[in-house]
Amino acid sequence: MRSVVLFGSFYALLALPHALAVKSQDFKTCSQSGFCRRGRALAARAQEAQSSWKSPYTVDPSSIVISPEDSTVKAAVKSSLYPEIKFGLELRIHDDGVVRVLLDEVDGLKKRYDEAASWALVSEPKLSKGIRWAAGKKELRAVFGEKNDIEVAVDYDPLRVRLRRGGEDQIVLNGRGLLHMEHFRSQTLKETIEEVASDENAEGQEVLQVENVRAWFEGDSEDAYWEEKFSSWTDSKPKGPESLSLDITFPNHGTVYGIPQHATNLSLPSTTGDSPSYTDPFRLYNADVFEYLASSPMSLYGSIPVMHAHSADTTVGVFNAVGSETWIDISYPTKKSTHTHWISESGIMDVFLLPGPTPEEVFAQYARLTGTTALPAHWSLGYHQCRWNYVSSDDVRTVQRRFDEEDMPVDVFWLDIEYAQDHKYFIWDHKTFPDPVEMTNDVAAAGRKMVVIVDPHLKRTSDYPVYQEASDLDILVKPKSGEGEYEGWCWTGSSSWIDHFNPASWDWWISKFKTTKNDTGFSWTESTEDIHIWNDMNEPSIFNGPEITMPKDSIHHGGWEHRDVHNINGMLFHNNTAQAVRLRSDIPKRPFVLTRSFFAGSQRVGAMWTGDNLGTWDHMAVGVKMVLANGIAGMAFAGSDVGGFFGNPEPEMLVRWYQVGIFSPFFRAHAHIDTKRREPFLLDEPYKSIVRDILRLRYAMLPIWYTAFRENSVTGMPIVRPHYVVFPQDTAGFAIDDQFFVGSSGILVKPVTEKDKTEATVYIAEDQVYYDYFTQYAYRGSSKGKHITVAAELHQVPVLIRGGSIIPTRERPRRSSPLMKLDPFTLRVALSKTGTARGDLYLDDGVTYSHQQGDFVWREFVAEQSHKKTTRISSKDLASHNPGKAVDGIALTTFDPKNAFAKEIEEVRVEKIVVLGLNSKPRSVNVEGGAELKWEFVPGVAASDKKEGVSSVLIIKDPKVLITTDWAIVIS
Ligand code: MIG
Repeated sequence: MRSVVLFGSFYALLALPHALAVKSQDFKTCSQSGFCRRGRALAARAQEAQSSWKSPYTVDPSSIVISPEDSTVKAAVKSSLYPEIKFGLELRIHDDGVVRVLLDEVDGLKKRYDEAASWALVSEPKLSKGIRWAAGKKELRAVFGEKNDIEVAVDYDPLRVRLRRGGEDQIVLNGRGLLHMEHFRSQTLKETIEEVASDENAEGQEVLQVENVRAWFEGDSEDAYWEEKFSSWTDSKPKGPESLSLDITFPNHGTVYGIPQHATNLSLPSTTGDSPSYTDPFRLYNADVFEYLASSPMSLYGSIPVMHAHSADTTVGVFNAVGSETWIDISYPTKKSTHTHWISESGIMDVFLLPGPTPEEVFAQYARLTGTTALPAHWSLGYHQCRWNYVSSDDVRTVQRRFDEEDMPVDVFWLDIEYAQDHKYFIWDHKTFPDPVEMTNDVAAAGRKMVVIVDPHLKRTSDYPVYQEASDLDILVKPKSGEGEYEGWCWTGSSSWIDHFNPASWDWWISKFKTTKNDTGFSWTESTEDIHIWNDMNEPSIFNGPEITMPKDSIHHGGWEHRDVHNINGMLFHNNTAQAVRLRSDIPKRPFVLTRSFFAGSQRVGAMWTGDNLGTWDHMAVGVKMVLANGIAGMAFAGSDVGGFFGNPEPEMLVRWYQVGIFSPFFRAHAHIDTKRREPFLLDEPYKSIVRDILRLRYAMLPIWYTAFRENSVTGMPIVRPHYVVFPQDTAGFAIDDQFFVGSSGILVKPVTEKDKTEATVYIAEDQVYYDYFTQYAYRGSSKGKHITVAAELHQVPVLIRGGSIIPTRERPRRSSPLMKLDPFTLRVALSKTGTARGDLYLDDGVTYSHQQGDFVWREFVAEQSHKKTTRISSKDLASHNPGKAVDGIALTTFDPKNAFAKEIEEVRVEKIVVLGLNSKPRSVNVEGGAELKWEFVPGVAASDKKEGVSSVLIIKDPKVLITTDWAIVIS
């Protein structure tokens, strides 16, 4: 226990109020990073040279090899600075129009890391067939796309790659001539050259001239080529300089989104050009940044190198599959164009150009490359109660009892690192957790789960079997010598890290999670299938490492340096853990594994959270933007610590934070070890009741969330959608990142993230009626865009229903979500101004993979107006009518609406239908071809009116229709 106390208090010390904010001195700025400095200096030289700047890279037209069979083309590339160095360019056109551009050094002294994409991609992309590349005198071109309107062109001199649509450049690589792939060189060669150049003979002069020619482009110093110091650290750089600089220009797009994770606006602020918002580039280098700033381009825990460029006309995207540290400069030379400059420390160039042209299609194109969020366990969309730490089994039981006494729903109780003896993960500290299995069973008795933390640092002690086995198997990351075990300092004191890049670690790691004894050594027999996992510190976070992480010259499987794979590292630990949790049961069950570190593709594995936020209003607000940005980059299952990790939020702030939390895909409250307890049942009135209602709203809306998750898992469309995704042509909405829609449901939310608010302003982008979810007040938008003011007292979170939506909810308060399985539904039919509405609902067992065999229910609800002034609301099976727009193109052909799951819930009924905005009191309401129903009508504003005011409300009580069968109700 000594180390617990030691590190606990060490950490507490850092959290004292005087240590106010981020320790920026722990992390490099661009000017402290050799290759970033070189990249920015190159850009500065280009800027200065203006039109006389010319990229030295050219394509050798005689080398072009076209393979019409699979739409690829290869060509040799040279730099006039180093004519003897060879580069190979390859372009591949995928069958959905995505263009992959690869560049690598050929026959170099060493090999560049080329496996980033293979970790990120869900599978080998399908290539298009039969696209004709045409090699002309100056350029190589191919025209493709359904309408034959997309064109990719490769200019030979200088090398440039352009994606065009309708004859206009959409994405240009090396348009500004900043492409530079530093080739491998030897330090001794440079010394010889210098010696010769210093001779005043002819040979010396010639060498000098060549050197000067290089200097205009590369600079005249070997800035941090062979070694780099930062603070007390020296990075040995055994391979020398190997960075890659690449400019990507969007000549017709004035807004860019993506490249999470940064605490910043969704619409990315500029970092260069005239009066930039930030002076440093955005950085992607997974890092455990203590008390991070609420507005900064600094790196955070995860990195997804994907960017969308948007305009009212089109959306395009780039996915730059690189796993090494990357800096990205952004500037907006005009309102309608964007310059970006990507500087990576190592790796080949492997860039995917996503042609769009809509946000929806860019999401699908990226999803086809890297996959979508696996449909999560349904319970994981409920409320998660966490803190560092619930200190004992009895503590957990007490917290659970208090939730029940206060009638507050919760699905999951979490245990942070103090459950583990000396932080040896899996090993319960029996002094405080004498009965972990019984404790978990007690939690599971109410339909609930536990999530327990397993961090990647292994305590280096022979009495920790997990470490000892990994050491014996030789699957730990190695130090720069390539021999033995890398050792660093973490919660566990002296620690080592499993090298998840080593395939030999995979099955072994899976075997650790088995709940029964097996013959591979340790297995977690003191656990049950109701325990799921939390992976923290997987950047990896190393207390005594450079920038709190692993030295870049540490060695992974295959001899690759940590520098090459740093940003991918966290994803592998996460992935292998999720596989382990899935495979521990006989019938595989959907694993829930939360990760702090992530990369492109992590969405396939599980959820992420935004790490150690501060209990401030700024952090609450930026958390919303960060969750939206993650969704843009595919990492849709995201959330921020409700309440703020550090600090003691006052009740008002905590209430607002819960309102943010219920509208995040991942909803967890968490708190630092030094904070006061703040479980919602501890609040005084009126706060306690307000939070109870907030929790219940999340549970009532679970059908909407689950349906949105299902859509995301099929199409890649974000779960929470910023304005521009829903209204791509509305320029006024491009920068809006404080309100969003939930899936396709039509629910529009604007959480309040400021103190003392009683009202909120909501932007409505269209000429449509929007109803207040709680008061049924009908607001009117405008086709020119309009701001409306809605009530937002502390108990009110602004939630609007877009006219034309049908919202399915389950409104019976329960202790946990599994207990809602057979609960009836309420349908809110929010009529559009033309009297129509639609919505859908997806359900399955929420636990297993039987939905992949067709065991699910997918319904569509439609409200239509017929000429006889009747409104007909109907329910039909959607799966057999619409196989869905699955990004993998797999259509459901054999769907059986009477499948096993549908039978399990066949008695589940609709208990209430609420129709908003009817023109007038109906004469009758009946099931089509059936008897009159019980109903009640309160007159009010009709959807078709121009007026604002409380809408008319028709409540149909117990309409005697089921959720799994087809029916229609006629209101006339
Ligand atoms: O160095 O496990 O972000 O959620 O409570 C701190 C203890 C380590 C950081 C995580 C936080 C977690 C904490 N961890």
